Parts: sequence; structure tokens; C-alpha cells
Amino acid sequence: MKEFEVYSSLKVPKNSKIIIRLDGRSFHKLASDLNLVKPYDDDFYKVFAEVCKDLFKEFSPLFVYTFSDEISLLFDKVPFDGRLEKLDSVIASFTASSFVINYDREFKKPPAFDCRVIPISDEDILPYFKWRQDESWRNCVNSHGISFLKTKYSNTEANDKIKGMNISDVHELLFENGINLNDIETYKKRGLGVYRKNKKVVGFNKKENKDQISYRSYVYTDWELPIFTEEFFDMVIG
Ligand SMILES: Nc1nc2c(ncn2[C@@H]2O[C@H](COP(=O)(O)OP(=O)(O)O)[C@@H](O)[C@H]2O)c(=O)[nH]1
Ligand SMILES: [Mg+2]
Repeated sequence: MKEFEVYSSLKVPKNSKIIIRLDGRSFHKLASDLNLVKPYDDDFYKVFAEVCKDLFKEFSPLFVYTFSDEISLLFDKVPFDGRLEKLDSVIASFTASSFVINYDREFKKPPAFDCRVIPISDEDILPYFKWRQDESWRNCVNSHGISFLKTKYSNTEANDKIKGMNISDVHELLFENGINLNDIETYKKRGLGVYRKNKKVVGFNKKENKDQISYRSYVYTDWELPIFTEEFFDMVIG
């Protein structure tokens, strides 16, 4: 009867890095059910940071990146021997469970994430993450813009107004009204990353009777990400 499982042999390409991107299902509804602070809810972000750490520790990706309700994981050693159904289902369900465990709230509906697998060549890693980071910035400007407009207009009018504006219009409008997006926290503009970093450890070498320096890697949550560059990924991926 194994032959009925027609998708079970689907695998990601061998010798390719992959990105897995998760996105919260109907999180606009979850945000309103939980009364999340608009435009950015600090507790919600802290929970996402914990979820990213859990994902990092469980599946050992090279890099995890998150903003809003989405998470991208970059793998070079692909788990589950690259089996697509395993990757999508286990990683999505693990993410949802981690979200619920880390977020001590009464949910109206069980939270879920969709999950997609993207094979990626080395030269496309930077463009991919730049694309998501640009989206994080657009999201930051727009969500601040809409929150501001809703203080002046009805919800419908505010939504209509923002549709006719581009990013720099919104930025300008906010600036004119005393809201300078350059002053807000970096993670709200650029997202948040989890990756391995080396820390210097000074030990004592008894034989040689002197201090000895070594490096130990640890999982680091970066709330102050730079604008992504080649150098950043050289540092993260090695
Ligand atoms: N209030 C609030 N909502 C958020 C926050 N982060 C994400 N969201 C919500 O999550 C949604 C994510 O966008 P998207 O995936 O396109 O919408 P979905 O299809 O409803 O999940 C946003 O539209 C917001 O409604 C936050 O910090 N505060
Ligand atoms: Mg979503």
C-alpha cells in the first residue's frame, strides 16, 4: 500500500542550499483576536524571537530571519534527507507548537503556519534576504502610516489614502507629523536574525602555565541587524 503515497519520494535537489519560509496563517485575525498592539507588538516579537531560537536549535540551519509573521530558514545541511513532505509538515507544525508554548495566551483558534521550500544557489542568498528585508522596511513604513492615518480618519478612509501613496510619501507624511522612523528600533525596520557567533573563552593551560584563548560558538539573536550585505553573509555562513 506504500505505492499510494505518491508524494513521499519528492526530494529537494541534492547539493543545493535551501530556504524554508513559513508564514502565519490569517495572522491579521489572530492579531485582532489577541488585541496585539499596532503597529508593532513587542511581546509578539519576543515570542517570534524564541520560536526562531527553537527552530535553530532543533534543525540547525545556518541562518534564521524573521519579521511580521514570517520566518525564513537557510539550510546547507538539509534535514530529513531532503524529503519535501517531511520538511514542510514537521517544520510548520514545530513552529506552530513553539509559538503556542512560548506565547502564554488564550487563542480563539489553533495557530498554523504555511511552509514552502525554495532551492537557492549561493549567489541568490543575498538577493533573497535583501528582498525579504526590503519587505520588512515597506511593512514598517506602511504599518506606521496606517496607524497614524487611523488617528485622523475612519478606517476606510485611512485604507484608501494609504493605497494611493508610495513608501516615500508615507515616510514624508509621518516625518511632517513628528514621527521619525529612523528613531525606531532596528528590528522593526530590518527584522531579526538568529545565527551562530563565536565567543572568546580564556582558559588556563596548566602544562604551559599560561592563559589560553579559544573560541566557542553560541546561538545569537541579533536585534540590531545591519542592512544585508555580502560581508554579513560571509560572517554568518562562513
Ligand atoms: N497588531 C499587530 N499585528 C501584527 C504584528 N505583526 C504581524 N501582524 C499581523 O500579521 C499580518 C501578517 O501579514 P499577512 O501574512 O500578509 O496576513 P495574514 O494572511 O492574515 O497572515 C499583518 O497584516 C498584521 O495584521 C504586530 O506586531 N502587531
Ligand atoms: Mg500571514
